[in-house]
Amino acid sequence: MSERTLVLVKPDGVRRGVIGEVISRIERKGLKLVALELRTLTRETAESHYEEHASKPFFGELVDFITGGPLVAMVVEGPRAIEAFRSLAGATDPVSASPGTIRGDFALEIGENIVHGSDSTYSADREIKLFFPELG
Ligand code: DAT
Ligand code: MG
Repeated sequence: MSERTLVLVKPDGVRRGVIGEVISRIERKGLKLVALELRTLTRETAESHYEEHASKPFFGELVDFITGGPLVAMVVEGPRAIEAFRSLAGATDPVSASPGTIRGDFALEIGENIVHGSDSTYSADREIKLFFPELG
């Protein structure tokens, strides 16, 4: 059974020049891209995307960061795509993320950890609708 997940190469990943690296790892794994767009988020979209973190002390910084430059949004599809991409991404804190994962290989700070991947089918549906309403 195939599922879909929302993947972001966040503004730090775009600045670092690792868009191709992230896409390459997704493709190498056997996952398929079904949508892809470079765009800069409005604060409204960013706040909606991260709504589950609205009460956290880092929320303001998180929204500043994610709206601070262009990002790449993609919809990625495949068997257990949500878990498969989270596994490629590695732990949220890049210092704890295993080498060989995207965060483990390219990042040092929790606030600048290169990629986002939906964490459940519920989040994936919500996030895909937010970024790519035409995919429903
Ligand atoms: P993930 O991106 O692995 O799903 P999350 O949903 O817990 O992690 O948090 C969303 C983003 O918020 C995360 O990628 C980076 C930022 N973040 C999380 N915890 C943080 C913290 N303690 N301090 C600063 N930023 C944090
Ligand atoms: Mg999350």
